Amino acid sequence: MFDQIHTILDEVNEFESYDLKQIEAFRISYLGKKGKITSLFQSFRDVPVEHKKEFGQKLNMLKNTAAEKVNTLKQNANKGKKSQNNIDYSLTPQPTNLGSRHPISIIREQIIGIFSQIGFSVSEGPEIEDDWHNFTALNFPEEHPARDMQDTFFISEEIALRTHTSSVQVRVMEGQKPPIRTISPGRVYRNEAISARAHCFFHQVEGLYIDEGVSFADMKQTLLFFTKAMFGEQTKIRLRPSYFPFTEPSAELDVSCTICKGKGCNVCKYSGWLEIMGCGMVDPNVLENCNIDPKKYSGFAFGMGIERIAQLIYEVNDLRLYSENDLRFLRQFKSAN
Ligand code: 2NM
Repeated sequence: MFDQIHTILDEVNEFESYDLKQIEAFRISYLGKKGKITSLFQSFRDVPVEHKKEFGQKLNMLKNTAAEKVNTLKQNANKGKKSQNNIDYSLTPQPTNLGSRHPISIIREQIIGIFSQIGFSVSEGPEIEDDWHNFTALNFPEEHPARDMQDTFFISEEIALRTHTSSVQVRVMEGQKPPIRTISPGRVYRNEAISARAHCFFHQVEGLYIDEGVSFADMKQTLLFFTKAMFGEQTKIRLRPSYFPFTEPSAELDVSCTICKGKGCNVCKYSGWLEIMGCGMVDPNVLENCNIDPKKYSGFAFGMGIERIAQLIYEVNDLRLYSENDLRFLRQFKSAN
């Protein structure tokens, strides 16, 4: 009998809940008409006379403890979950200072999202590159000006900070068989004096698509899909002839001005068009350098600056803002994504 009292007392002390239904169920199973404690009272008459006094005292104590416990738990539950450790979970939360994503990250993720819809994977590579991956494999002649100290940060004669992420695509082509459909986002470095329009590093996304029978028309359609997804369904594109060592033919891609929709404004210098990327058919020399048979395979490639796209989307024109980490600038992107 006394053992039973102690067992039930332990159970009562251990019980915790903030749920009113659970607390009521607990009350009924211990203090209700058929409850554990109530039935102990019924066995009072079987207790030997010499133990009746002690039994009675202990049983009353148990009943009071249980009743008090039920009361306290019910009060706490009603008050709004004030817990044992004195934390009041019903209090209004302190405002937390959530950070925001950097505009370059927001745009990069949007670009990746659009190309992943049409089957492009993401590839990454080192920012410190050798001459082969950054220049030679990409068909840059020995005396090309981009190889000059004035344009490239050299670490040694053979090693430099990559000047574009095409170097990543050389690595992909060397290591994978076509079909290849990949984009490579990343930071690139150029030896330039810092101003509103130039910086010694910026961010690029380059793309590469190689398979049998890939044509200039495939490139145009892919880039049209991208520009519509990025700048809106009404966006138009045009291609102008250009030159890059690694593509032949090469082109610049313009989009109809995102500000004036092509009517002419000071952002597009009254031309109605904005240049957003370079592109072209991968030069057969590049394919050969990467052990891909140019007689069997062809492909297109393109490259764009993330800062350039961000400038158009957010209408922020000073490139330096993207790397100064001025909180007054960064806070403006809080709800952007
Ligand atoms: C551009 C413009 C045109 C390009 C070429 C390649 C590779 F690796 F396939 F040769 N990757 N990216 C490319 C082509 C980049 O950026 C303005």
